[in-house]
Amino acid sequence: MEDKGILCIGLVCLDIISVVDKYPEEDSDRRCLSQRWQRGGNASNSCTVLALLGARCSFMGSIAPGYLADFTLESLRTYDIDVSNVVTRNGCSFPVAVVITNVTSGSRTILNANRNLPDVCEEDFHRVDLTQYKWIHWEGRNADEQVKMIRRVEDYNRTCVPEERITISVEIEKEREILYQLFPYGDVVFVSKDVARHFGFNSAREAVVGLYPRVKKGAYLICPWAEQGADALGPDGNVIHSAAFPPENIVDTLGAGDTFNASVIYALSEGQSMQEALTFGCQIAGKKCGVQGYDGIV
Ligand SMILES: Nc1ncnc2c1ncn2[C@@H]1O[C@H](COP(=O)(O)OP(=O)(O)OP(=O)(O)O)[C@@H](O)[C@H]1O
Ligand SMILES: *[C@@H]1O[C@H](CO)[C@@H](O)[C@H](O)[C@H]1NC(C)=O
Ligand SMILES: *[C@@H]1O[C@H](CO)[C@@H](O)[C@H](O)[C@H]1NC(C)=O
Ligand SMILES: *[C@@H]1O[C@H](CO)[C@@H](O)[C@H](O)[C@H]1NC(C)=O
Ligand SMILES: CC(=O)N[C@H]1CO[C@H](CO)[C@@H](O)[C@@H]1O
Repeated sequence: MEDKGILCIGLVCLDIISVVDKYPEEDSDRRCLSQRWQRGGNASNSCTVLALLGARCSFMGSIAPGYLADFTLESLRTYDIDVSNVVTRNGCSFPVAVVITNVTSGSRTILNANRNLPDVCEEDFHRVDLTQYKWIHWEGRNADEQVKMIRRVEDYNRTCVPEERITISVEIEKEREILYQLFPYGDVVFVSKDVARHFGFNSAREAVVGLYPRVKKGAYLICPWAEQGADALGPDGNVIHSAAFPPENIVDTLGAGDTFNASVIYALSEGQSMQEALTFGCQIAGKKCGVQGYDGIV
């Protein structure tokens, strides 16, 4: 049991990050403060954070072969993230995001490209050895397939004694109708501020209360809300809150949400309470906003 890992399923991409102190004007020619290539993608970022926190973790997602795949796999291995569940798709392009980070405010402007890489599907997931994991997290994407993958885990859970069961978490980040079918599937459900606003909620508290009827019996619903911290609601009906922990200088908020999820998952998987996990999530995510990238968050 102690030995079992955490599997995150979702996207990996290349982030080309240019750090500026002033947003460039259109058609201007300027120098940036620094530039770096960084492995990105929400599930891949969460794996980085889990690994830094000391969890045994595995990334599952699609890649297209070539030098960007080599760069990505090398980076995953550097952090000791297991890559045995990565699926290689020939004839596709590797996803790349161009990111402009404003060091003065920490804001990140993202331009995504190359979206022809098929996400992992039920068929790929059948090859995953479930006995290796205590927790599986899905970044909400191809939800129809993801529901089938989750059902496989539920069937597996029914064959296990309670201590051996896999905890299921899902994240609903984009305002897309297809993703809303994921609400009733997780033991832990993360919903973003954007989705909450789409449903007409103006705070994390309103969102967890208003959306709670959509989750399954016994589940927790969690909503992070940038500088206002995060709220969670579970079966006992009490809303739990943690304030944010802003660093002295906010320099890079890219991946703050992924850091939050990973830290909450880590704390819960170590048996901490929801209040402890929310506070830990906000602490680590706040630290992350104060540094470029992820090294130095623990
Ligand atoms: N400006 C900030 N100051 C302090 N903490 C922050 C700030 N922005 C984010 N956080 C922390 O990060 C957590 C997640 O924030 P949020 O939901 O805004 O992320 P996000 O928009 O999903 O980020 P990203 O998309 O870049 O991963 C918050 O709960 C909070 O703890
Ligand atoms: C960058 O940050 C500075 C300081 O907050 C702000 O004045 C400027 O508008 C920001 N630019 C963008 C595009 O975020
Ligand atoms: C495991 O699957 C069951 C359904 O078989 C589900 O109710 C439960 O929430 C899942 N997770 C855990 C930790 O039991
Ligand atoms: C973590 O949750 C945030 C907020 O809901 C979301 O923006 C981000 O994509 C999630 N990351 C993963 C890997 O699920
Ligand atoms: C590559 C990708 O899908 N990144 C998404 C990660 O999450 C943020 C918000 O938290 C989105 O804005 C990105 O598009």
